[in-house]
Amino acid sequence: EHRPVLIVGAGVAGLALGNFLLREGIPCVVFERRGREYVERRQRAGVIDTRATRVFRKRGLEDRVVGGTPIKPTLGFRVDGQPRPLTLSLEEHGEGRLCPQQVLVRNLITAFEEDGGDLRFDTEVSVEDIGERPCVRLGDGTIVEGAFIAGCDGNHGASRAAIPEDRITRHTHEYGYAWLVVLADVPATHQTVMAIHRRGFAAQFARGPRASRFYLQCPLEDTTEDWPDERIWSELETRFGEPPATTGAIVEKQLLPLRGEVLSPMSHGRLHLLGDAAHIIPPMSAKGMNLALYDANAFADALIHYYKEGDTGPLDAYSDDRLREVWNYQAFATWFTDTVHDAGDPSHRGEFRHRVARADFDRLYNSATANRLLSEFVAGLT
Ligand code: RFL
Repeated sequence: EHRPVLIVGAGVAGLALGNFLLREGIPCVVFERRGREYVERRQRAGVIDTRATRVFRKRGLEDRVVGGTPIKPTLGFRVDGQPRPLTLSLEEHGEGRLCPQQVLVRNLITAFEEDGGDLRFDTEVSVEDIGERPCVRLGDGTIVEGAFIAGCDGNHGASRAAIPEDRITRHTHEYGYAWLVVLADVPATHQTVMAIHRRGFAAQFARGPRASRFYLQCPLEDTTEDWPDERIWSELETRFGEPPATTGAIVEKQLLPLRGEVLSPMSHGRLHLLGDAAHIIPPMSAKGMNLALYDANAFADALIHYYKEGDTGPLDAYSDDRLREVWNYQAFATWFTDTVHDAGDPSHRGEFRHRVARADFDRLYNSATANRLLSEFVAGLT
């Protein structure tokens, strides 16, 4: 087939897929509704896990796209204001990278363009047909036909809307609280600080050499007006049990209600969904960006097989295979998110749940088996 694979969205999923296909000589076009500058500056995730790093290595892209620093094996937990670092037992853990999402995105854009890829910014598309002759429509009405459509357009994208409502199920889970997400010009002294505290969870994650993301668990009803800068710094001090090593200008605040979502199936006709277009996983798991990369890897493999062998088997199995894994990581994310929140604040789900969560948390220090399982999930190897 000479028609290109149409990739909707230049986030990590769409850009990774585009690069993987280009290297195999499979024609593709990436459409992105935002401008280049916006996409290259969008700050979000910060961890590329071991498995995702290996995906880039296998495809000969590691040196060009994976930036950042190696992940240290210790999670900097603080419990009731006291340090209680947790060392992960799996050695492979160190292959992962602490790499801000926008650095990965920028590198993926550069690699794609250097290799001659067709990437169109400021081009919002709607998905017109997902049957035997799939196509998208550009803003000026032009129709572009392709061989397949990869819906990589995130949680509010257009491609999932092209699937008839009675053919897709949206499974959702609300955690019942939000995170205040704060980006500040503060160099992090540790890769992670995560506070389990009666007033709620709090965290600091390094985002490059000069910036940190801070997270504060808060009620769903809160707005950013409830959180002036002074309150953020004093609440972090209370929950950490010490002031953050340095403070600095707060450049962004947003509220993120913690939720999980899975669309099933992830394929319909010649449309296949990847990344946030198909699933949302809470940030405590640090798996959102990584699942998007695993999806891109699996979908690229299925397409490569199809173009080489003419066999649609792996494409037909894409949805079932991915969903098995997505649910496995949702299970991890639910457990980890519940544990660190319930182990702190008993008011949310009661004293009984609180004590169960403490037992779950303590086991990570007392049982090599429990530690090993967490380590495998963190590395993306289970
Ligand atoms: P993206 O990155 O949202 O990219 C989708 C792209 O599609 C474009 N688009 C369209 N383009 C053309 N036509 C249309 N009709 C279009 N509609 C949309 C959009 O402009 C956009 O460029 O989805 P993708 O590629 O699936 O990647 C998913 C990840 O971005 C996401 O899972 C992570 O950022 C989630 N996440 C985190 N993940 C981690 O692994 N670790 C973390 O620590 C972490 N922290 C976070 C996060 C997400 C956050 N959000 C969403 C606010 C922290 C935050 C604050």
